[in-house]
Amino acid sequence: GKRVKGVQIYRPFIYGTTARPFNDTDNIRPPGVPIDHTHSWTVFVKGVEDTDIFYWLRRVQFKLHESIPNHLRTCDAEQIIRDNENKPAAKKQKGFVVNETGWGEFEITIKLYYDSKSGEKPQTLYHHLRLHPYGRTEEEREAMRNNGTGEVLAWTYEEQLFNEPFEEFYKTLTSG
Ligand code: SLL
Repeated sequence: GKRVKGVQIYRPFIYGTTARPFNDTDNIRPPGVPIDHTHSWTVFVKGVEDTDIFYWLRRVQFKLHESIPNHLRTCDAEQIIRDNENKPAAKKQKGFVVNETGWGEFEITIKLYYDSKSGEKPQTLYHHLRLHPYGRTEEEREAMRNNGTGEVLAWTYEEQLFNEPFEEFYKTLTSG
């Protein structure tokens, strides 16, 4: 295929984790979750303000800590889109998401697979799952608790660059 010369296309996205401590009120440890698990958490790759990214990002593989059962988690855009078909708009999954519970922080490897028409090699990102706020003072730690909800957010804003994309992929990128 031919490349579109002199053209750069950027697509913004967010990746990271959101963690919530178990407590007796709004985040109760579900039945069957081990007693030593202190948090529920989510790792995700999604569009900014939930914009669609499935047309350029086709698969995300999350590599979790090896202590977690089935620690390689693969999310396919095709599968998510199919599952979304039967859901009301508010329930549709907007990005690539894994929900888990646990007790410890660790590094998550996130591998991004692009639309095959792009010719792009998979890209690897590294993200530290953060369960506990950090900071020198209680004020700094409190500021990390998402304004009192108890959630600890560790989100990174990123832009995917497609440099001189193939013509066919350029059409996909710009018709969405
Ligand atoms: C630590 N280096 O020692 C880290 C390892 C591992 C976290 C953290 C287990 C969850 C499960 C879990 O939370 N592992 O058993 O499903 O802090």
